[in-house]
Amino acid sequence: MPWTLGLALAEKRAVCAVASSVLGPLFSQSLYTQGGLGPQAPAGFQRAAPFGLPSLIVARSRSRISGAGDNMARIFSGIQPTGIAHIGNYLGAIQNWVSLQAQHECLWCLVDLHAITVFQDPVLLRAQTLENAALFLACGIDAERGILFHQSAVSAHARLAWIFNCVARMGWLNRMTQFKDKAGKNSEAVSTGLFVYPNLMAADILAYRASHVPVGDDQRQHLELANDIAQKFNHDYGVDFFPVIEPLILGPAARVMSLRNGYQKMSKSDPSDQSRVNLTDKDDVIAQKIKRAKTDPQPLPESAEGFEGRPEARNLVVIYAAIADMTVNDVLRLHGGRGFGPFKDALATLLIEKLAPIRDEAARLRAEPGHVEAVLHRGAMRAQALAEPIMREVERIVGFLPGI
Ligand code: AQP
Repeated sequence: MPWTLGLALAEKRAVCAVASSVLGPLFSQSLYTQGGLGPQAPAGFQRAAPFGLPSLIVARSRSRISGAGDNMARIFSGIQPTGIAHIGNYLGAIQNWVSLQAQHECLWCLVDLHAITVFQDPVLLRAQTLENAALFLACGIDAERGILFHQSAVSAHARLAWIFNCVARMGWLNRMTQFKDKAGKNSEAVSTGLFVYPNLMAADILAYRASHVPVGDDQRQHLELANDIAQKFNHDYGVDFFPVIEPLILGPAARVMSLRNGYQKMSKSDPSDQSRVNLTDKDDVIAQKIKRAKTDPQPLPESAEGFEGRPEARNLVVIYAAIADMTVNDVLRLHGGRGFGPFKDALATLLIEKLAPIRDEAARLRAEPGHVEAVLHRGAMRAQALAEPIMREVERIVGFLPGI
């Protein structure tokens, strides 16, 4: 990818003059109310508002980013090794990564620096990083074609995050709903790392000048912030260095909800293991979790309008649709009007068919001594080779003397 590094200073000043007249007014107001995805969805994508969610860009085709033309778009995405990946991570992120990798230059990252924003047992953190890497490979992530690595191995992430700590504004971070959700009433006692988490996320993407980021719907606000940081950096330093980032919020299951509470996102760190299906769960555990999943006494509705006020019913149908690669309406044509019993049995069967081979392949890979470690090590070297020239240019732009 021919990144345009090192514009001459005069060119930068010219860009600066234009940029400040165009971007200046933007920084006097919040950008977060503007949708953040740009005025128009790129060709091949459509704006949609499934089930009352705010307008999203969802892909019609899972695998092709249009607008990338002959140049492959560079894609970055990550997952925290704070636990074991679950079906929310799988349907909202990993499954889409696998589809995207054939036609794009992809970096997939186990974001362990993000993980320690909440205390992690060091032994567990190491084990979970390896376990999730094995799961990615088992899901079909191709670590030869793309790059699979752990974040802490590439220093560019932390170096750029510090620079972004100095670019992002307190007011922007104060508006982050994920921080409010995670900190709860305890915001004075949580780590400062949790507060500046979105700056590190911006650094993850921009250290590679990646332009597209496939994520679940929960990360949309963070990506809007990443764009604000990139634009402010470009504006402050009079450069056109960082690209605009496009979130790719793909497929019908961009936000899978907890099996115990249809109003809460399915999450690795939920204290109840019954709230999620982990990709490593045994068949009987999957069946039991689905059987016990919260529902309501009514039968399944015959159309999607009938989900009003029934988030748990909607969640199970959305999971079914995503796993079976069907539309929600098709699932309701099959199961609408019937009780949850047979539907849950069918859903459990589908999940087991999908997840058992992934679980077994991950276990096989983990059993090969040093295999997953070697994949991550190789990935880190390749990621470092991409990030280092970009980082050196960023450090030159901000006025640091060359390092060693
Ligand atoms: N419930 C979800 N539905 C759809 N997508 C989801 N993602 C996470 N949860 C869901 C997507 O998975 C990717 C990796 O997420 P992450 O591990 O970086 O962080 P997270 O969003 O905070 O996920 P968890 O499971 O809730 O982790 P913890 O409990 O540690 O905070 C992202 O693309 C995310 O959108």
